Order: sequence, then C-alpha cells, then structure tokens
Amino acid sequence: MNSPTSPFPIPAQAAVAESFPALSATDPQLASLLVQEESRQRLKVRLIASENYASGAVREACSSVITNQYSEGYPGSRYYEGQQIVDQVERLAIARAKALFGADHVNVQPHSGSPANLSVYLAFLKPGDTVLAMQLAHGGHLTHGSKASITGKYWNVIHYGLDAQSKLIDYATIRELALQHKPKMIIAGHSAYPRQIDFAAFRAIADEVGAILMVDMAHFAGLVAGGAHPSPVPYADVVTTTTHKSLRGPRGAIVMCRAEHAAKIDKAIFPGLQGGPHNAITAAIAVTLQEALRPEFATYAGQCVANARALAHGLLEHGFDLVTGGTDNHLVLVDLRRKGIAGKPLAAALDRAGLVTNYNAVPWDEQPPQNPSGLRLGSPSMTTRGFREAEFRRIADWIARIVDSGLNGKVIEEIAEETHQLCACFPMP
Ligand code: DSN
Repeated sequence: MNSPTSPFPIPAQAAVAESFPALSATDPQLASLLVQEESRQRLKVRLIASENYASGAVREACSSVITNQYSEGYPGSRYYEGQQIVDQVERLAIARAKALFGADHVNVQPHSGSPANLSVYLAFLKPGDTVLAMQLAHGGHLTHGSKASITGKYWNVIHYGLDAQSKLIDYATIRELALQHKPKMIIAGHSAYPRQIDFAAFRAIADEVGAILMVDMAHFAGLVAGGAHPSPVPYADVVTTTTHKSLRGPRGAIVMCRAEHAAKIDKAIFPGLQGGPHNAITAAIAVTLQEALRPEFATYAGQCVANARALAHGLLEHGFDLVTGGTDNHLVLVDLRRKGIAGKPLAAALDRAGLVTNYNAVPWDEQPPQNPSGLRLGSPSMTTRGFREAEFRRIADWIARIVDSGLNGKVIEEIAEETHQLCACFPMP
C-alpha cells in the first residue's frame, strides 16, 4: 500500500520494529520513513555520480555510542577528559588514510566537503586573495569560487574552463590565466568532468607562479584508492575529499597535505571553522578506509570505470551527445540539446522509471541551472551492488527508449517494472 505522498510501500509495523526496535517504539512515524527510504534505495537503479551504498559495517560505526562524546582538539591534545578510546579511533583513521593515499599529514575531522575546502582557503589565504579554479558551469564545484558560495564572496576567484571544441581541460589557457593573475592558490578537481586530470601539468603551472596547488578529489577518491585513477597526492600541496562518494563511506571529509602545511590545516579546521569532530563519523571513516585497503576495493574501482564506459558507449550508439565524447572515470555527462529535451523533465521521467539521476548544466549551457541541458550519470552505487557492463548497457537502452518515446507514460511504466526486476537480483549492502 502506498501513502498519498510516498510511492514506496508503507511497511508493516512489525517490519519497522524489526529494523528499528528502539526508534519504532518512540517515533514510529520517523522509523517508517527510514524503512521506506531503505525500500527506495533497494528498488531503484541509483545513478547519481556522488552517491553510493555504505557497507553495514560503516553504518554500524555511524550509529555507535561514540557519537555521545565531545572531543575538541586532536588526539593527545583535547579540551575534554575521557578521550582514551576516541584518540585511538581518530589515530586509526589517520593511519589508514596515510596507508591508502600516501599522504604526509591527514586530518579526518571536516564535517563534510564544503568545510574541508573552506579550511584550505582559511589556511593559505587572506580575504581578497586571488584563486584560480574551474568554473561551476564547466564542471567545477560551488566551493571553487562560485558567487553563490562564501568562497566566491570572500576571495577573488578567476575561473578557467574547458576547450570549446574538445570540452577537455584547457591547460594552455590555465597557464596563461595563472601568469596573468598570479593566483595564490590553484584548485584542480571537479564534480562533473568525465575525464582524468593531468596533475603534473597543474603542478608545473603552480610552481611557475608560486601558487599553492589544491586538488579536490571528492568525486574520484574511490578510484584513486583503488588504483583506477592517478593520485594527486604526489603533486598537490593539499588534497581534499569527501568520504561518501566513490570512496563509499559515511558523509564526512578528509584533508591531506604535505608535512610543512600540517599545522596550518589543522588550525584552520579546529578551531578555525569547527568545534568538536563527529566521532561516530570518524569511526566510520576508519572502517571505510580499511575496506578501501582491501584488494576487492581495487576490483570495484576498476569496475566503476568499466561500467561508466559501457554506459557511455551504449548512449553513443543510441545517438546521444556526451561531453568530451565519453568517459575515463565514474561519470557520464549527457548533452541533451540535440535530442530536444531538457534535463529536468527527463530526470523526473527517469526517476518514475526507477532510474535516479540528476539534471546538470553542460559547458556553454544556454539554459538556467534550474532546468539545464544535461543529465549526469554515475556508476559507483550500482557497481557496489554488482552491476557490470551488461547491466549498464541496459541502462543506456532504457534511457534511449524513454527519450525516443517522448517521455511516454506507458513506456515509463514498462521500464519501471524492468528496473524493479533487475534490482531484485542485486541486493543492496
Ligand atoms: N553536490 C555534490 C555532487 O553531487 O557532485 C558535490 O559536492
């Protein structure tokens, strides 16, 4: 049975009580919503490039009693007593991040990606200083100096973009802009760019103008961890990442840097931007990193790329335009302009068919961000559930059928049944 506001089955009280024994007793309404969200995640083909399925082990750590504790400061130097265990937890997370990524110094306390990025601005810059970063409309991130973000209001951010023909990062223009504007910091990284980044080229430009090089690897950190993407760590002064995207952990973040920047970064995160760390998340990050150190994580990371490529090839065969013509990471950016359909209505139709995506701007988009001309697709979530190339080719076929039908309701219903059946064969963690 569905409620008027939820397309997902309203779970029986007994099922809610089994999943959430304490919560269902005190707040059955909320417990029921959480069970419905479990259903949504289980029944849908989730293709949002920044999402994933954290393991049961990660989720257990997230909800552990260590959340009850305050721990302002760093291991061995806190402002509260009672840190005997949490110090060990945080040191474990740091040691595992160092082992996985090879960084000199690691801070696991940022509450999420935006504060992690902001901490780097705070560590190295004064308000008004110049930064060179990728523009949002070409695949950058809000915190890379968008006017809507504090980073675009407090700092003088010059934006670079893509080459007009190839839609690849245009390193020659980045160098020209760097020589012209002499930025104190250069940011590499993206949230919607389907190719690898030449970190050595960025390092050379940063060195030429004496800039700090920051890499935001939030989207592809899992690929770096699994050896399916080059690592920025040997090149960058500082690397930031969230922990919940391709890395498949809880919603948190990590900042890594060269040894000489350690004190500045730590001071910027606490007390510069934050109070106490979220200890349950720190524990869950430690679990995530241990999972990422295992050989099967490399298999997952390689499969993320293979699956995104299979999806891209399928879409190209169906006549879709892709930004850069394909992918070599975990995401595909579809330019819908030649198909005569906008991103937002297509994303809504796909969701009804059981395919969860997000509408996205494409480079040089004439349409506003609220209804842009692109669709962003990512492979990590369904790769975690065991989808391989054949399933990703089916996804391309479904998207083509829906677009070619003009978002026909009957076609959407048929495909919803097919996506549902496929999901039933691939249990979620
Ligand atoms: N908003 C995230 C994404 O979806 O890419 C980035 O922070």
